[in-house]
Amino acid sequence: MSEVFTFSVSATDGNARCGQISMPRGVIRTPAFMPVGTAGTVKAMYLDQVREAGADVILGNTYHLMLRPGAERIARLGGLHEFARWPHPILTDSGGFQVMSLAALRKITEEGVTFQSHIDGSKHVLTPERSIEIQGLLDSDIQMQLDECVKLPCTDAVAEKAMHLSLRWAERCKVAFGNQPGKAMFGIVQGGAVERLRVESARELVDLDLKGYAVGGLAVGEPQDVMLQMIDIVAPNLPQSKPRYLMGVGTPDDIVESVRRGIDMFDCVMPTRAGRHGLAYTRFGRINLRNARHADDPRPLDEASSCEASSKYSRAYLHHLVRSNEILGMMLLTWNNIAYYQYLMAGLRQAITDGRLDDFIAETKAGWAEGEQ
Ligand code: PRF
Repeated sequence: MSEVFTFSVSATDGNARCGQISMPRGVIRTPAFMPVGTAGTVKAMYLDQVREAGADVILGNTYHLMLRPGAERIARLGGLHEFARWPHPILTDSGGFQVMSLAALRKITEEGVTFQSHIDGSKHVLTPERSIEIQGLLDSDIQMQLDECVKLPCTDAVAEKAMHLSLRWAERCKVAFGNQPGKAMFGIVQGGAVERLRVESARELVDLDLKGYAVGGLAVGEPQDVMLQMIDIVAPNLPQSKPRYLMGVGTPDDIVESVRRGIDMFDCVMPTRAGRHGLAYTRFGRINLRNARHADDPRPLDEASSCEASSKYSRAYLHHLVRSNEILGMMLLTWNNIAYYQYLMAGLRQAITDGRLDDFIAETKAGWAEGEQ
């Protein structure tokens, strides 16, 4: 732990890095996967279990929490950590991305985003300053700039306009955030699938000397090779000494390939959402528990796992729970998935430390292929 926000790299292997982010609320071991706790809850899990599974940080959402129960209310109740009983680091997304995917009648201007709530239709304005204010009311440890993320494919002109708007919003967020030694505000690289725009976005953000940099606008409809190509372009333009966060990514394969290219942090709804839909991520690949072939299978998902959801219950039982739409089925599969993602991150950190990342990734992929047969 540290009184101020710091990042240090303890080992590298190729472009991959293993390190830690320290702040007053704790340490984040990187590469890190942040379970998504949109509304102050990692759906279908106790936060104690999330911690036990190995998570150092969870993600919260400005958009959802400002609408319900409201940022000022959470502040009066002691902040998001106190509200949800998670005393460890929290990163919050700024809201723009969720407005564009969830809200009705949304409109972007220089000033910010205007939208109607998906809950009750009420009208709201989210400016860069208000986004930072809300993230402060939540008492978030790592706050994200407000940005505009465009879906791919799009024209170069559309990507360029959104990227420049995001840069201007980054400056306004930096001013609004001010100087908070134990906390951080991260900028977000945009620029669609256009190399020139990605490089310009990264360089301009680096000039703002922020405490960390995210890569946004990826995993939004483009094939994986385009996403990885963009990471290859952006990573060398970001400082070695600052954390790099790939937003909203991804599958286990996306994660290992991005770590290989120098990404330190990830978040994604995939393990939690998939768990509520009968899907289990394991060392043996993704398993669909709905499938009839599991009905008589007495084996657990992974007998060697330290997670009870993975090692204690038979696939037959999990299949039964999923088919019967039982809440426990969602709980156990979400737990298994979060535990597997954390196990994968721990393996990546160890492999980088040992200088055997390529071998580790090859072995990990061979394990996933085994289950697919
Ligand atoms: N911007 C923000 N949040 C995000 C994204 C982005 O581009 C993405 C894109 N994968 C996920 N979440 N602010």
